[in-house]
Amino acid sequence: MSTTSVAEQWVDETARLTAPSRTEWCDGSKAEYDRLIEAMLRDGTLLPLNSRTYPNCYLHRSHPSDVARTEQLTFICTGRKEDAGPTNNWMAPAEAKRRAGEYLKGAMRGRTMYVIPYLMGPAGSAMSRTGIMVTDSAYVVASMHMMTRVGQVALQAMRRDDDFIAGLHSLGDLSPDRRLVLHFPEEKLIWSVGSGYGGNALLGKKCHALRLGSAQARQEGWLAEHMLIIGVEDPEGRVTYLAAAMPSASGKTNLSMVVSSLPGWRAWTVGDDIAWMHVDSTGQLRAINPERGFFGVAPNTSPKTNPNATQMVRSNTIFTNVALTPSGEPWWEGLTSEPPAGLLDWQGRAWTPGTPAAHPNSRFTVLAQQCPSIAPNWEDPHGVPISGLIFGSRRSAVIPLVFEAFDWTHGVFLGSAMSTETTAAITGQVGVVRRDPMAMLPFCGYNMGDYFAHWLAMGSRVARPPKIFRVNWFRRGADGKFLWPGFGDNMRVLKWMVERIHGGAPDVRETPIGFLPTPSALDTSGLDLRRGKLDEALRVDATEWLEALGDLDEFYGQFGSRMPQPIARKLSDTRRGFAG
Ligand code: GTP
Ligand code: SPV
Ligand code: MN
Repeated sequence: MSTTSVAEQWVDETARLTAPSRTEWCDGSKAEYDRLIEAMLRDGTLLPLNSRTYPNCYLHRSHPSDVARTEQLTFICTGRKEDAGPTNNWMAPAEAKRRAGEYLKGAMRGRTMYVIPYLMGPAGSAMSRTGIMVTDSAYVVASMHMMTRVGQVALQAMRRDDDFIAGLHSLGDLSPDRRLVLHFPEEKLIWSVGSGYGGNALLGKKCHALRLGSAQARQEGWLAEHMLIIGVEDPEGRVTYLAAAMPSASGKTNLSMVVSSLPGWRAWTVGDDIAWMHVDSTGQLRAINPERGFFGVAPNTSPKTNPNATQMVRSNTIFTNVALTPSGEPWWEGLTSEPPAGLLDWQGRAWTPGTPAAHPNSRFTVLAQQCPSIAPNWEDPHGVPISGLIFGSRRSAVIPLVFEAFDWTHGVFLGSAMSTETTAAITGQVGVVRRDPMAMLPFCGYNMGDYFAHWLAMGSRVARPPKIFRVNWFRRGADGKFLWPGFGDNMRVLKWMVERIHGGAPDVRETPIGFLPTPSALDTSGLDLRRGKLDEALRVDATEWLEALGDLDEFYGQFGSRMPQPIARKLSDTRRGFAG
């Protein structure tokens, strides 16, 4: 395989540090994938699943202390601390390399170092970007095969010898005490050691496409966001494209492939986790999905909640940390109402009721093309035109089901003020409310004050700024139950958005936080929902809101002079709206 000298040099340098017994360049072929799978079946990294009901599907069990992203061990390593900003962990580049260098020195001894040239984005797209990562994990290579475009296609997309993000990954000893996920935006470099799981290890995803991607996007004038991309087709056959930011394990995969409960309406999946968005020469915002597959949350994926995903993972899928039935099928909480007898839990032990059978952050890895609702144009090099943006989060209280920002700046304010309850996608406590602006708190590779400013600036570059909406599927009633049925019924909310985008649904209720649908504006036909529940889901309470906005001055204050004033002004406008 032909490579460029800059890449070869970096690979040689890496091999000198990590001392693998051999180096293997990956070509991304099916034969290569099959060889990796066979080797992993032999050494126990993968277990075969039922080849009749789940053909070409495998189970991987990760180390029990390596089951989710570890944000406390994730760093942005810029020369100046203030360029990483107050919401990121920061380490000086030299110190970062010294520390991780100790863990990486000789870390690949006796192992193969795989070199993976990968492309983020469709072949032939000016928006796509190349990375070259090395890893000593065959599971990571197989996963990269599905999540990115590997091989010649990536090398061909390089516009210069050094036009790639370099990523060094080693499992190390998998100990959280010797784990670091380091980003060097000024060197287009990633170092990750000590984890083989998800976003810590599949470097194309969060490390490249979001953290380094966002820093690059700011410099080059585009957006790298933690967003799904969906096309909503109405009964007239018109497709309206939306992108939606939601925190980890908060509904992006579900919404991206939603099966509509409204007749005549359907969704086309373009992406489920990351959107790269550019303004084209006509001033239209366009999005590509930089990924090639889905690394989706398994628990609660069922024929009821997500029929497309359930069907999609019936073949050619690698499951990680799910439970195993006696007939060799994967299982997770919510797949069926009753757990099958004789389950082995995610660690391979006889399952004890009352404990998780599948790990709450267990996942499936599968090619996007297997999704029954994949959009026919999902790999269009020009991307899809975006007419609406959604910010969604997981909040039991206060935040209504849906509302619409007054304008772009107000929408950026709503995104910046987003808070959410934490999930099992990150290690640490679940259900803690934290600020998670634009669902990018863990993924913004630079100072978040500058990120807000970049968002405002993008608004003045688009000819017709997309409408911005805020959603919350997770509000609960006094009985502790979700007020809104969610899943397929979320299409009812999307329908309202599409109508608003095209100038319909004029009956809105104006409140200090934005426009809400009147309860009759939401299509609830065929929905068995008590009117009181919908009213409660759409309720805007001044006292609750004033309290919820209480800590925002402090949050914004941390960014000092980098905090854009127009956003701070929207906060005072909102307060004034509720007070008066
Ligand atoms: P990452 O891949 O971690 O970035 O997350 P994601 O946003 O793609 O998460 P995903 O769609 O897989 O969300 C998973 C969780 O959200 C599961 O527990 C789902 O049951 C829950 N969920 C998704 N949509 C809804 C909904 O409309 N209502 C409710 N109540 N729960 C939902
Ligand atoms: C997330 O945590 O937002 C994910 C899963 O999409 S991971 O790839 O592990 O980051
Ligand atoms: Mn994600």
